[in-house]
Amino acid sequence: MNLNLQRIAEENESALSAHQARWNSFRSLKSYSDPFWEKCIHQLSAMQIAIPSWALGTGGTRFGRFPGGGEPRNLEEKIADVGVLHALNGHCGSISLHIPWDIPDNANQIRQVAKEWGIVFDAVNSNTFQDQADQEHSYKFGSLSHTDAAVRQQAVEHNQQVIDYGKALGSEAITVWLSDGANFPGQQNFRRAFEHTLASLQEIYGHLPDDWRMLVEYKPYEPNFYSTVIQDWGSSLLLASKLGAKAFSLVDLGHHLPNTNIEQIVSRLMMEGKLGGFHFNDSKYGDDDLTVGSIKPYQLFLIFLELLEGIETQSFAWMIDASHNVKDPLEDLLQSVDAILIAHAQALLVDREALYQAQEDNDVVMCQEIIQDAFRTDVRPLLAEVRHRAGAALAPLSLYRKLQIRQTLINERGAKTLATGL
Ligand code: PSV
Ligand code: MN
Repeated sequence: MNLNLQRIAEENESALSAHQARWNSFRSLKSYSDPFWEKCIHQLSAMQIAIPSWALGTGGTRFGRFPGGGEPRNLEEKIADVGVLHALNGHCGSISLHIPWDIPDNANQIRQVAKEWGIVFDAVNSNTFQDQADQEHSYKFGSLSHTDAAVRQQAVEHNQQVIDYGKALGSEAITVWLSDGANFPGQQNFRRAFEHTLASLQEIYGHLPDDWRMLVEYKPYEPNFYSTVIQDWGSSLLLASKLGAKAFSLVDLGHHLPNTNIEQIVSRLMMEGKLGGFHFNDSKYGDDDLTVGSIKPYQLFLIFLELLEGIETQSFAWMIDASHNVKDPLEDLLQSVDAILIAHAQALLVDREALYQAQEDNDVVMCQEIIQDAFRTDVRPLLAEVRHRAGAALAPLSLYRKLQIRQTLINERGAKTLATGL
């Protein structure tokens, strides 16, 4: 895939005057100063959201998978897809690899390909939730928490190897998600499973380079349906605290029971300096992995409002963790990134001083007015301006369609290619 960057500039040129009119009228609607807008633009431009290497193909459920064609056949092609997204929107400058779905056999060459597309490597992810053909012990009954020390050791070594792959690529974090748990009451001793997990994670932590982070993801259920060893932010925070300064909790939006107040979890973790990263997606019922912002955009906005308390002083790993079952994965990812930027921009518009005062005064009505005034603002002209300044497309999705990128990929790769991943 060879995206002609000149086409982006040409398209922007023809849409520029309409954009400028919208941007100027947007600015005049709100009574903020020029330095305020420059600060917003600066902060929003810096927002880079990693694309997971397993989300570039069509997802599926346990009932079926309906690929749309042109899926990347190898890691180089996955990087190219992320490069296309980044050229279009300016916010997808990194890729997150899942090992062993995407093993970088020749790290130098892979780094070179990524460099050509302007892409760096975000957190690497280990996988002890599936058995691989060549592995000695099965993870059927767990990995880092397993009752058998030999299984735990195998899982520890896998994670250490994932760190080594990541080191060769320039990654600086490993995300550990465990499917370990139990399907039935009585099946697992909660305490022993947790203690084994902590001891295993300590061994992995010992393998981390000084400037690396370990991100501990939690999830209440699935694939285990009675209990999960790292089931919630409490267990994740407990582990991260016991492990040390390089360990953090990772919040995946889909990993909460219905109606959980995720923004409050974000606030607590940030307060403790233990929020390390995010997996963005959206859901109606469970871990549905739907397009970010497609179901609960207000929740996303409230999360960003909390994140603003620490976004300038703490660093977070942002990633999309969604599954594209009925949409073109690249279009879906463009929509997800857009939703994240919209929520972030809306949160920036909240008059936080006024909100603080209204909270102090217990003026409940005004608290709601202040935040909803920002949430109800159409911030798209601001985001187009951010993209324009980054040399990206004013309208990424329509340009993607206009350039017929999916059809080009199908012509190059074939209609029946299957990307690795879930
Ligand atoms: C598990 O549901 C998860 O959210 C973890 O982050 C995995 O690494 C990813 O999805 C892909 O299975
Ligand atoms: Mn996740």
